[in-house]
Amino acid sequence: MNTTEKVIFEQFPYWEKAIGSNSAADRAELLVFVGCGTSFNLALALAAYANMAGRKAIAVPGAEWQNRPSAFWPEWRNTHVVALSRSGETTETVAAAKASRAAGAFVTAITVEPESSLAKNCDRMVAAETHPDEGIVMTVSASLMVLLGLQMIGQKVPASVVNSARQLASALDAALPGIIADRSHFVFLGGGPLFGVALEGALKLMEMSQIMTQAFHPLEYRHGPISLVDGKTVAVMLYSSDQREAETKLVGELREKGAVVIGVGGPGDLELAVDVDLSLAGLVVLPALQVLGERAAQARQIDTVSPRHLTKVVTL
Ligand code: F1P
Repeated sequence: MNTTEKVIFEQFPYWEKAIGSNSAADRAELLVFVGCGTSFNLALALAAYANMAGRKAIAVPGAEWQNRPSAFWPEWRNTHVVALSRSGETTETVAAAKASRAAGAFVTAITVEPESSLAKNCDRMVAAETHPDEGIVMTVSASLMVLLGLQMIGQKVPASVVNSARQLASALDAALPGIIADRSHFVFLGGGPLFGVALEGALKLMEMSQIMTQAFHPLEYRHGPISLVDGKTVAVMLYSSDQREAETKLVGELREKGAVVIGVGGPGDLELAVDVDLSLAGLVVLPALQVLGERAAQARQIDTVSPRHLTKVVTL
């Protein structure tokens, strides 16, 4: 077992420590979730969750918020910027936090590095302890930042999510070998908060296995991308409880065209039960998506401990 795989399966005690560790933010301004790479995908999911919880929120990549905030929100000074970064050292995210504070915005940092530059350039820090062996590919820290972010927007995270996530990851792992063999085109589909999570599933798979991968809102997939579906396709459908019927119909069409479908929370060639509702699904499915990336890499004999062209932190 390599370190990446070990860390994915050993992440759950860190979830247990993070549950209940931070309270909801009381600030009422527009929430701007900012991050790069995985952290931006998590920002997208958290912004959707914040809106669903009655807040006002957007997600913006670090460099975009640093360089052209007015393209996203005209009154950007009057915002509460929530900067997500595992390392707390990503150049664009740190610069976005500094620029926001200089302009008078309130900045919360969500990180696992309490001594980092980001932690030193925020008004409030929300941090968790992560697995000491986590490597270049972000796994446990991604899950932890979503957990902390959900708590920050007032979502109660029950201790039971740990088992839900662990079981889902194990169930997918047990069923995977027959499902992904000889398949080279992967697509992740998820709506609402699960869109950011679908993007994260795709990014994880790309980083770990170098397989060309895409992510879409489910019903967007018919509008062009469906032309790529054939017998080499694996579609991962992250079902949302409120759009299940429409998503099930789409899955039927994908299967007719030759795709194998991993149904996370609904029908597919593989049907995996998700025992939480949409408000927690974005957290609970993350470890399973990390397992998928690792197993796809192993099937291609690709080392996820030293992934090609990647570094743990991007500094410019
Ligand atoms: C974010 C990130 C990762 C990516 C790569 C470089 O870092 O872009 O998502 O996989 O390893 O860093 P961070 O700001 O969360 O530390």
